[in-house]
Amino acid sequence: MIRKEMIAMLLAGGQGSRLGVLTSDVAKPAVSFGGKYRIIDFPLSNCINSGIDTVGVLTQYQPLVLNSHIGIGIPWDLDRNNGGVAVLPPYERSDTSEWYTGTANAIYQNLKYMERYNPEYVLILSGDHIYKMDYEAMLDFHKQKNADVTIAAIPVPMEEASRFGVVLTDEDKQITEFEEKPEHPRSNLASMGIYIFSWPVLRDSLIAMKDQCNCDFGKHIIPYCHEGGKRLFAYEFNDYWKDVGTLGSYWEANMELIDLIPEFNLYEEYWKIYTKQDIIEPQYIAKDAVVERSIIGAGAQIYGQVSNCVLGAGVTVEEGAVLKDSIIMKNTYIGRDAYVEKAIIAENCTIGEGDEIGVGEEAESKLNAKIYAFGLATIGEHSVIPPHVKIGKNTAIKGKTTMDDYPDAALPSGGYIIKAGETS
Ligand code: ADQ
Ligand code: ADP
Repeated sequence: MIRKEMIAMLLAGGQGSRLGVLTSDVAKPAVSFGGKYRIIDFPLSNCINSGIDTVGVLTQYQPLVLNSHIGIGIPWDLDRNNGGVAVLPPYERSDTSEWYTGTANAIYQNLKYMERYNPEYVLILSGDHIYKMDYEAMLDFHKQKNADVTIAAIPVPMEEASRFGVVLTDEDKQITEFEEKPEHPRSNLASMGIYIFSWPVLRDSLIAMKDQCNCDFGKHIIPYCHEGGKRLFAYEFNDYWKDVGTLGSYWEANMELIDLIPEFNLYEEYWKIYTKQDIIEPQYIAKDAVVERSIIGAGAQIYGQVSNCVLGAGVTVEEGAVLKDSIIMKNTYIGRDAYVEKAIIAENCTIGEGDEIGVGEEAESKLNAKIYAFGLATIGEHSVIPPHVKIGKNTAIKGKTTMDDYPDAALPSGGYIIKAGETS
């Protein structure tokens, strides 16, 4: 193997439970985003745009869609004999191997993969963030500071800081303190979960901590390095970065794409986001259709009205249907005269004729008030909604439903239907 200066390890195995029914059958990094992409396209495109051509993708939870999306990495120019993209599930069942129990444990179980390239630096990435970042610039910073570990960090509102790892630094940006999700944060500079390690430091820390259960970067490896006197630095990033881990942040990040001047611009020539695209037909907008302020994917057919929406490839919106402030993913069918407002409808769903979705007063979710909030109606992939039913806000539906599932032809706000065999 040709030696690589820096390889990337992309963590894509988390469950993403806070995305509710959107991630019952797909890993969070494989969830659609922006009418064309999947979330993992962003870190993968950042890698190739930053000149990194060797990326290990660690998968675990519901990897099928993710695997077929990544394939051999052609869209990201990562189909290479030496390096390229490698999907690394926890499958090598030797005596020592096991399910990935934490982020650092997942990397530990792939020491051999990293050793093959004998890199000088390893970049650790999350598979579930929307951002554009030049990792090469971060590496320059790492070298310039003669760092052992560099953590990318971004200022966040103080009230949100406890959701993150937070860092305190001196004037040279050296980290003086690191706290993982502290109850009372003393800084609003949040770790983005993006790390550059000098390879010997990473290897030795993972080996030293190998018996730690659920070994995690934020909880164990970073504190271990810090306490062991390693040189930790914070690389401050001041551009758009969003952890789309909740339904609210996921919906918001999609809606931000259709702002008049989007803070996150998909149309920049110099930093393209690449993806696998298999629908090649053009869109069709019919005579009386109305489309405003929306993203419409390839192969969509619009006969109704669409405003402030992000529609994926192959979506059909029948005549008389009205869609507002919603995300409709790939290949979903919206029946005639349906009304949809502030909803997230996943891939391959069928919305019946005359359905009303996202209507009525708001009420707290009876399934999980932390997940199904923000006034959204959320429908998981392959769901079928029969014609002429009313569905309220903060609702969740997953599976093929029939009229029997809707007493009074309605699912009131806060309600849910998760069909047998499906999980929330
Ligand atoms: P979290 O947001 O809690 O904190 P975490 O659950 O550790 O992130 O997941 C990070 C990434 O690893 C995700 O992409 C996830 O899909 C993946 N992942 C999780 N478990 C995995 C496993 N067992 N195998 C493979 N992949 C796995 C982290 C840091 C914080 C930082 C935030 C920023 O710990 O310090 O502030 O990220 O979002
Ligand atoms: P969320 O916090 O929304 O659930 P993450 O992607 O951060 O999203 O993952 C959440 C948790 O799921 C993490 O703490 C991770 O350790 C755990 N996890 C990772 N892999 C699995 C798995 N295969 N099965 C169940 N949980 C997992």
